[in-house]
Amino acid sequence: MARSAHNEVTDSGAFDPSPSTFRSFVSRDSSARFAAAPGRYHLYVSYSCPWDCRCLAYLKLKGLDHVIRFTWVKPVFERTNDHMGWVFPAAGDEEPGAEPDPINGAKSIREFYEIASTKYAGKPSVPVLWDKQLKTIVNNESSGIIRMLNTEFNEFAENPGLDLYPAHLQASIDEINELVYEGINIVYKCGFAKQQGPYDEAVTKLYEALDKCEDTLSRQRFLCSNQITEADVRLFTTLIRFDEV
Ligand SMILES: N[C@@H](CCC(=O)N[C@@H](CS)C(=O)NCC(=O)O)C(=O)O
Repeated sequence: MARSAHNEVTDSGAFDPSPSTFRSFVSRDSSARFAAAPGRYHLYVSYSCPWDCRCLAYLKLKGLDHVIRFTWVKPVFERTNDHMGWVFPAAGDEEPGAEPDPINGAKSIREFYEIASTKYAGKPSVPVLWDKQLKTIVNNESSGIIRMLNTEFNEFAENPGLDLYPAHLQASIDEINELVYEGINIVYKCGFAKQQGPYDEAVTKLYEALDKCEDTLSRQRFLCSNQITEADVRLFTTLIRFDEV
């Protein structure tokens, strides 16, 4: 398994990311293993990562940032003794925004993966939704984390009525998500391509998808209807990170 996105490249030079491995779900059911509760979960993110920014957007939109606290890592990978990846600063004033890990005193994100699974051999990616009670990773897949934030913490949310994945729009959201994922969210396929062929293929798909979104948004305010949905958050957070990353 790949230890970093830099290794997730096929023989033909195309970027081919491996799927996230922690896929448990926090539930509003108080008897569930991962039951929703204020203060129990902590989110680790990188501001430079568009997947993480989805989760942060949900914390704000749903009014959950007092229920799930978050810590962000330093914005650029660093080398530790045994890997290259996301690290925490040693002190609060080392890097604007980034903070030392307040929960486990970890030096890098990789340490969370090592605590959660002795067998983990994949890349230590962010976001990480950490359970302080069971001391494990609940989920490291942003598309799953935002679904939990949408429905499972409503008892504690300031905006419980906001539903970004409403039943009547789910088919349309899923369809747009697929187009946006393949064409735009996965802009990494351009960035990490190691040969001209896969780069050309990815960049063509990217601009076709951008044109489709542009066309839709020139006719209606949001991607699926006139109300904001998960599809808009997923597109927006990739776009605002597009130039920087
Ligand atoms: N499918 C994951 C992707 C997360 C991901 O790829 N995160 C990148 C940062 S943008 C990462 O942490 N990569 C670590 C590495 O390549 O070593 C999600 O949506 O949560």
